[in-house]
Amino acid sequence: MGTTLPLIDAGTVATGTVRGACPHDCPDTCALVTTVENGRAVRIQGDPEHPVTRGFLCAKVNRYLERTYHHDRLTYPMRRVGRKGEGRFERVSWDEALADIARRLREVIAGHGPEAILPYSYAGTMGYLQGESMDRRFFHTLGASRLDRTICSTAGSMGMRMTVGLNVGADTESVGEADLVLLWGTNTLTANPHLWPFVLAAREKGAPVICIDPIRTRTARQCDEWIPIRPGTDAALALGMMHVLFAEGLQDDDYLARHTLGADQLRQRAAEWTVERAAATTGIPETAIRSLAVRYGRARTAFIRVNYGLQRHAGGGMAVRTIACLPAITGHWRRPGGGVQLSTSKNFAFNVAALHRPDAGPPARTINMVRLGDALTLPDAGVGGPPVKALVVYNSNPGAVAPDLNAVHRGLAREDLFTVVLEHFQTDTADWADYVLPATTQLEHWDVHLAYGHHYATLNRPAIAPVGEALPNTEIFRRLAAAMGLTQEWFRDDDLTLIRQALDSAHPNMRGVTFDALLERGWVRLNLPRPFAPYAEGNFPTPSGKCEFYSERLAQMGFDPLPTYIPPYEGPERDPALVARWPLTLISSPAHQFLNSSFVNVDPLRRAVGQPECVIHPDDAAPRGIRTGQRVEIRNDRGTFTVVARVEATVRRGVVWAPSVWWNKLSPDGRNANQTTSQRVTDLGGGATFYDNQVEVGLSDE
Ligand SMILES: Nc1nc2c(c(=O)[nH]1)N[C@H]1C(S)=C(S)[C@@H](COP(=O)(O)OP(=O)(O)OC[C@H]3O[C@@H](n4cnc5c(=O)[nH]c(N)nc54)[C@H](O)[C@@H]3O)O[C@H]1N2
Ligand SMILES: Nc1nc2c(c(=O)[nH]1)N[C@H]1C(S)=C(S)[C@@H](COP(=O)(O)OP(=O)(O)OC[C@H]3O[C@@H](n4cnc5c(=O)[nH]c(N)nc54)[C@H](O)[C@@H]3O)O[C@H]1N2
Ligand code: SF4
Ligand SMILES: [Mo]
Repeated sequence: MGTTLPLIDAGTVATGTVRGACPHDCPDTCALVTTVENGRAVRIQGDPEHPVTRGFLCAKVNRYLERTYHHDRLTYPMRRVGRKGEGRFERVSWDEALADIARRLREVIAGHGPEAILPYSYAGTMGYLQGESMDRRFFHTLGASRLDRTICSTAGSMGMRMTVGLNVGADTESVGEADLVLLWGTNTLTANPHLWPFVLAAREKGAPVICIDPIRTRTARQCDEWIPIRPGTDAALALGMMHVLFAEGLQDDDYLARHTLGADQLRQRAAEWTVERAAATTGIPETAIRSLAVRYGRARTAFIRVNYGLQRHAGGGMAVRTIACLPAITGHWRRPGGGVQLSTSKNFAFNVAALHRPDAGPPARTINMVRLGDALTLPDAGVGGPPVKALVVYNSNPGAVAPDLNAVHRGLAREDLFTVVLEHFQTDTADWADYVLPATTQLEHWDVHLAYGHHYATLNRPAIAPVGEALPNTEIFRRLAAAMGLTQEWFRDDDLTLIRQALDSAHPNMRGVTFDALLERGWVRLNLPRPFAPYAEGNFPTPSGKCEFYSERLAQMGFDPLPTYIPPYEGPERDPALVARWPLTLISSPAHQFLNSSFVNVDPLRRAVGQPECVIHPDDAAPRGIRTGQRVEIRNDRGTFTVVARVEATVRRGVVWAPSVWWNKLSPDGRNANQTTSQRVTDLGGGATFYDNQVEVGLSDE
C-alpha cells in the first residue's frame, strides 16, 4: 500500500487495496480502503485505523461500488436530439462535444459578454481538485458570472464568524470528555454518524444527551430527552437560557471579563428574554427551558453540536450566532470537548487561491445560487447585467435540490438557454441539458480533502480506471479550455501538480500535511494541539480578539449588534395572513439513505426509504381526515407535490416532515418537496431557507 505504488493516473492498481476519501458533502470525510481485483473494485470499507472513521461507513457509501458500476452510469458524451427536457440524446465523441460546446460558449460571449455564462456547482464532491480547481480557473479566465455558493452553510458560517471569529469550534475527538451533550438542530445518526461514538463515550461517563429538533428523528429517539422546538425559533431559546444563566448566577465571571466583548449589553438583552417570553416564542414549556438552562449552567464541559439544518430559516445566521455565545457565558470553552461545533473546516488552510486563480480574468457579477430560478427567468438574471444564456452544471443537481423548482424548471426549459451538465447519471438536471458529459467517480480520480467534522486531511487515490469514457472534472475543463483556444499556463497543470499546489500552504496548521505523508498514510492530522480546545485561553480570531457578544461588524452591516431573535419569514410574527392560509411548516430534511439527491437512484437504498412520504401529527391529521397510508397533496403558492401520509406523534404539532431529496422523475407524481420551498435568503450569508416553508396538506384526488 502507499509509497510502493507508482504515481501514474487513474486505474493504476490491478489488484490490491487503495486508500481514498469519501467525496460526499458530510462532516465525517471518511477514510476509505478499496479492494481491487483485476482492475475491478470489489470491496469498500472504512479505514479501521482512522480515529474518526473507525472502520465503518454509512448506509449510503457502503453501496458506493453499486453506484460506481450502476447500469445507468453515463459512459459517453451525449447531445440533445429531442425537445428541451424531453431527455432524448445521441452519443457523440468527446472531440465533437467539446468543439461544439466551445463554439456555443464563444457565441454567447460574442453576443452578450462572458457574464452571460453561469457556472453552477456545489459539493457533489468536496474534493479540491474535482470541486474547485480547473473549473474555477476556466470560468475566471473567461470572466463568467461568479456563483455565490450559499445553498447550505453560509448563514451559520457567518454567525460563527461574527461571534467567535472563524467557523472553528470544539474538537470531535474530545467530545467524550463532555458532561452534557446538546444535539441542537442536527440529525447526527443520519447526517454525521461518526460523531455518535464520541457522544456515546460522553454518555457512558454520565453525560445526558439532549436533542432539540421539531422532529423526533432517529437521533432524537436515541437521546435522553427530546425538546420539540417550533422551527426557526432557536435564538429565542438560547436567549431564554441566557436569562436563566444570569438570573441564577451560573455565568463564569472570569471568562466573561477576560475573553468576551459586550457582556453587560448581553446581560441586558437576556434580561428582556424572560422564560415566559421564550416559552411563548419557541413553544417549549417554561419548566423545560428552565431545566435545560440550569443543567447547561451547572455543567462544566457542555458540548453543543449545531449543524446546518438549524440555519435554514430567515434568522438562521443570528440563531447560530446566539447559540455560539452560550459557552462563552459559562466558560465551557476552557475544557476540551466543551463549546460549540458547527464545523471544523476553517482549521484547514489549503492554498485555495492557487487552485482557483481568482485573478485569472476580469471581475464579474456574482449570482446567489439559491436564486437560480430568478437568475434563469429574469431578463437581467435578477442582479443586473445580461440574461444568463449558458449554464454549466457540475457536482450538483439543481433540478432536484434547488428551492422553488417551478421557477428553476421554467428557466431550464428556455429554448435559448444553452445547458451543459457534467454528471455520473441522467439526473433531473441532466434531462434539461443540451450536452451531458460523463464524469468519473471518486474511485476513478485523484483528489485531496478537508473535513468539516474532524481535523484530518485525506488523499484520494484512483483505484480503478475510468468507467467508459468518463473523465475527471479537471480534465473536462482542461480540454474545454483548449477547445476554446485558451492557452494560459494554468490550464497545463496535471492533477498531481494541483494536489501539490493545494498543499503549498505556509499556515502553521498545515505543517506536516505533505503529499508524501498523505501517500504514506492516506490521511494526516492537522498540526493542532491534542487535546484541542480552541478558545480555552480566549484568543478568538475576531477583530477584538474576544468572543463578540457585541459585534461592531454586524452593526455596520445594518444588523442588531447583539444576539437577537429574527422570526421566520413564514411565521405568525411576520406574516399571520400567510400562516392562516398555509398553517403547517414543512421540513424536507434528508432521508437516512439519501445524501441530498445522491443515491436516490441506487435501488436498495431507494427501496429502504420506500416511497415519498410525509409524517404528520395525529392532531393535525384528524381534522383533515388524513390517515396513515393515504395519498396526500402538500401545497402552497409556489407549488405542489404528492406523498403518502404517515400519522405519528413523532413531529411537533404544526410541523410536517417529508424525508428528501427525491428525484422528481423517481417520484410517482414527478415532483418533490422543492416545488414548495422558496428562493428567500437568510439574514446573514444569503443562505437558503428550505425549512422556512408554510404549506397545507390535504387528501389527494390523484
Ligand atoms: N444521510 C445523509 N447525511 C448527510 C446529508 C444527507 O442528505 N443525508 N447531507 C449532508 C449535508 S449537505 C449537510 S449540510 C449536513 C446537514 O446535517 P444536519 O444539519 O444534521 O441535517 P438536516 O437534516 O438538514 O437538519 C437537522 C435537523 O434540523 C431540524 N430542524 C429543522 N429546522 C429546525 C429549527 O428551526 N430548529 C431546530 N432546533 N432544528 C431544526 C430538522 O428537523 C433535522 O432533523 O448533513 C450531511 N450529511
Ligand atoms: N428540500 C431540500 N432541499 C435541499 C436540502 C434539503 O435538506 N431539503 N439540502 C440542501 C443542501 S444542505 C445541500 S448541500 C444541497 C446539495 O445539493 P447538490 O450539491 O446538488 O448535491 P446532490 O444532490 O448530492 O447532487 C450532487 C450531484 O453531483 C454529482 N457528482 C458527484 N461527484 C461528481 C464529480 O466528481 N463530477 C461531476 N461532474 N459530478 C459529480 C452527483 O452525481 C450528484 O448528482 O441540496 C440542498 N437542497
Ligand atoms: S458517513 Fe459521510 S463521510 Fe462517511 S462514508 Fe458516509 S457520507 Fe461518506
Ligand atoms: Mo448541505
